[in-house]
Amino acid sequence: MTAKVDTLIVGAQVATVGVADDYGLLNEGVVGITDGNIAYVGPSSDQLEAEVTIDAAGKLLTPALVDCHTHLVFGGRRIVDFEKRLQGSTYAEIAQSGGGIRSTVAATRQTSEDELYELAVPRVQWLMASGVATVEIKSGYGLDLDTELRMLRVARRLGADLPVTVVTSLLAAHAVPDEYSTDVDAYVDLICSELIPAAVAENLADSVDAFCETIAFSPAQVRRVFDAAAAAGLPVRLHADQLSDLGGAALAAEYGSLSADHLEHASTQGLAHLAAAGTVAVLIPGASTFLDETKRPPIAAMREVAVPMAVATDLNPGSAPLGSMQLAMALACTRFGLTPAEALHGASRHAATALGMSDRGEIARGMRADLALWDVADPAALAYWFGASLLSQLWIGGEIIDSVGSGV
Ligand code: DI6
Ligand code: FE
Repeated sequence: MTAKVDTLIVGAQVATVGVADDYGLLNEGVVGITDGNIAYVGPSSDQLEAEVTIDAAGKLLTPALVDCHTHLVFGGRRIVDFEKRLQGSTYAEIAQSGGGIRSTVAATRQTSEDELYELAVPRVQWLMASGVATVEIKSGYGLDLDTELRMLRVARRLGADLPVTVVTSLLAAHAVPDEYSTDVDAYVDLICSELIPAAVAENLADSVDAFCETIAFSPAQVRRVFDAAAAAGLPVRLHADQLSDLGGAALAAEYGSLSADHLEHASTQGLAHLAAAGTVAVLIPGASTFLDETKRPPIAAMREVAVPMAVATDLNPGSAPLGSMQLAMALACTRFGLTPAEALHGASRHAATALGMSDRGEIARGMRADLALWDVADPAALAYWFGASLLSQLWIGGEIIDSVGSGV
């Protein structure tokens, strides 16, 4: 008996990413798509009839990538900061002299919703051109009610207008706004009593994020934000242990956080808590590279406690002007020592888990047909080439995205 599918991809080197620690390779594999979902994965198309058959000619087929950490909605420019850093100023010095996050906040507050949207569209398209079908976008350059909500509305519009799935995070606890510099707790009050409820009322936030750091918010302040998120029914995620160990990993685990991100300074004990809580460790090699940080995240300890590791771009104007998940994977290998297989799992399956999604990030029957075909055959080559775009074809929800890739 033959079964019918909408589309058949034949002759692909399929990396299903279904098997822990391995690519889950299927040589000369066949993937069938029906109604936007994967209807078949296997070795043969004998029993299948399709309206469209695509010959992948031995190219690598993977799940489309998931970028689970970006700050891609923002106004203004930080090129001046970049040039100052190249002349020897540090990230902290630039922040203290009026540049840094606060300058992006000032610019974003003055940028209209339409303008923010126009600025953000190409950034999402860059990511798509690197095989991304799902992207998380944070607020955090507004730090007031109007601008935080405006940023999230822009993120929602991007998700509605572009083929990618957009997941949003309210990151009002990203930095302390100037007007609250002498009373940080009053700003935390504002986040808890006004910003979170307003974001919920407009259905603008899928999760709540915070930056737990000496230069940002203390663990006690993050707790208050997370309690308010829980009361509003929103899951949380945390920028944790990036510059120092404030116990961010353990704090994230305590709140059942979807992810704990950065983690350069996390303790083994903190990582064990993450593993026990099912929290994903999100690695951000782009920021580490761009800021030339010497401290690497404790990858060996992460493997030891078996915490799932995701990889993300962190696309933002200050610490990671990085618009390619393929490059993020390459940096995760060369800078952090991930294996290419770990980098692929981190850019697909584990990144989906970090977004609370179980319907993508893997090529398996019943999953969404978010697929990426690459101009290479060897799955390790994805993290080997850097700076060259290898995308051949992208499918999102079973639809071919014509605007990206070199073509099959
Ligand atoms: N950590 C980062 O690396 C970015 N935000 C954060 O919490 C930096 C954002 C910026 O410099 O604009
Ligand atoms: Fe970030």
